[in-house]
Amino acid sequence: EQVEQTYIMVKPDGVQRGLVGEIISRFERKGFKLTGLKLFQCPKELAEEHYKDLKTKSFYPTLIDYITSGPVVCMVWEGVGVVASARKLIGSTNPLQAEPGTIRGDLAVQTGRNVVHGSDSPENGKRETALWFKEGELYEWTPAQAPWLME
Ligand code: DAT
Ligand code: MG
Repeated sequence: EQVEQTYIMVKPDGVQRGLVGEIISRFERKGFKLTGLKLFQCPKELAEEHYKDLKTKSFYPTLIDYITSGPVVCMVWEGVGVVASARKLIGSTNPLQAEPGTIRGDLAVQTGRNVVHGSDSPENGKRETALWFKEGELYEWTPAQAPWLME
């Protein structure tokens, strides 16, 4: 049981719509550990690096414009199985196909405004954490609830 990290980001629409607390709360209540958190407006070069695998897609320029259009909330959550679990909490890329109970299923209607990002593999969790956070911005700590979450 390997501890993983996932990079979660409330996108500009989530910040503009006042959904920051709601979204953070879902990961917090689940029982994962927050190790990094900041409000940040992302430069174009960082957005391009983050989404480099989508460079050839028709929606790539509008995706970059959207993600750099206003502040985002950057987070790192840690835990056993956190990467896949966070993707389940977030729901399908297209919010109309996302299940009720998921963040996108409950709070969004369009792929281009799907309010939140989550890493898709443990490798990308590490890569994206290193991309968005400097070393001194991440914290290792033991939540008081730890013994009540895992035996
Ligand atoms: P996800 O964010 O669920 O990991 P992804 O990595 O395939 O999805 O794509 C990254 C983002 O790019 C996605 O959250 C929204 C945008 N995007 C993906 N497919 C799209 C499409 N067909 N039209 C418009 N935007 C799209
Ligand atoms: Mg993705």
